Amino acid sequence: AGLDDFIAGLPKAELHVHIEGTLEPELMFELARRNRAPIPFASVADVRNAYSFTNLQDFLDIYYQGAQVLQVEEDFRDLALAYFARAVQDNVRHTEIFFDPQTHTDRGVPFRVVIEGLLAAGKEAKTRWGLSSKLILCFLRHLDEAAAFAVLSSAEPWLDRIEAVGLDSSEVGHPPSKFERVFARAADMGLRRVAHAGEEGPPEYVEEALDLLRVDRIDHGNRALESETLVARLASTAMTLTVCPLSNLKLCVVKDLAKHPIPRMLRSGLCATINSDDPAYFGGYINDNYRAVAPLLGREGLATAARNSFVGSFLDADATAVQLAG
Ligand code: ES4
Ligand code: ZN
Repeated sequence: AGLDDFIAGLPKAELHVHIEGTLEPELMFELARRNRAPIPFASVADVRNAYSFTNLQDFLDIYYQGAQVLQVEEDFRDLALAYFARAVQDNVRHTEIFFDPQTHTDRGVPFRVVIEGLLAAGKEAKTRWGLSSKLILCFLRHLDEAAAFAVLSSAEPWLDRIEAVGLDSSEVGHPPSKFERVFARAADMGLRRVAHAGEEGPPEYVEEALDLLRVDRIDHGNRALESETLVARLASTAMTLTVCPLSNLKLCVVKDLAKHPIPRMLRSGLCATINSDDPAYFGGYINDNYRAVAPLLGREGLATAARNSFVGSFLDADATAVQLAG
């Protein structure tokens, strides 16, 4: 249809994608075979059948299990390169990927193995397809502050190749305030900051991310809409929200796509973007996510979301201008 072609033709930046969430079942089996790692599934179809979730925790349990097949540098490179290739097909020009070091270091995979694999893929994607990419190191919020400080220390040799820190995993019960001191240290180290907030957690968590973590973007932010004063604040500060429609549907954050809040966000003057989150688990890459809300947004809203993705990215002003010029 016309709208699908319009979406395919839009240059985009992706600002919310967990690289471990791009692990397709086919690659999971391939890596399990290569590494002689056991997986609790008999077939690719078996894996896809297990991907039915009622909330965030349901999903996270399966997601952390899948990530265990990732063991050596080549695995992380193959994972990221497959995602970059797929993103290029969707006319993604720039992507800022989250990675969860603790998911790997806690199983004995060194930080160096994870990051060197991801960096190698980033270089290859740049030369092969002209795709630019940045890394966002995420802390697992269900783990403690000391563990987050330890990850930050292990990242020091790569500081010049890490753009930002983020905060992900189980939101409710793990408010941003738990990581205030870690984020202050990250800021001192020259890193930008983002945090998942308001996906399942209340609007107060979004306020804490702004006030205590001093974030440059809010990941998700759906529940910010429950507070009129918070919406006004997010709009007046032009805070970017990285919204993930198919994720919201699969994790039951929204009941159905027709009720997705993104049209309300844009009408309220919020800088919403459209992203895939964990595309291998939620049934769609970035263009699928644009298509999911296309009937609600029309060409104008879709183009606004794509424009917001470059403005809200961590590209410098010159690179952003080049991207916006097409
Ligand atoms: C995540 Cl959708 C989502 N929310 C929080 N943490 C995550 N890690 C990977 N996907
Ligand atoms: Zn996410």
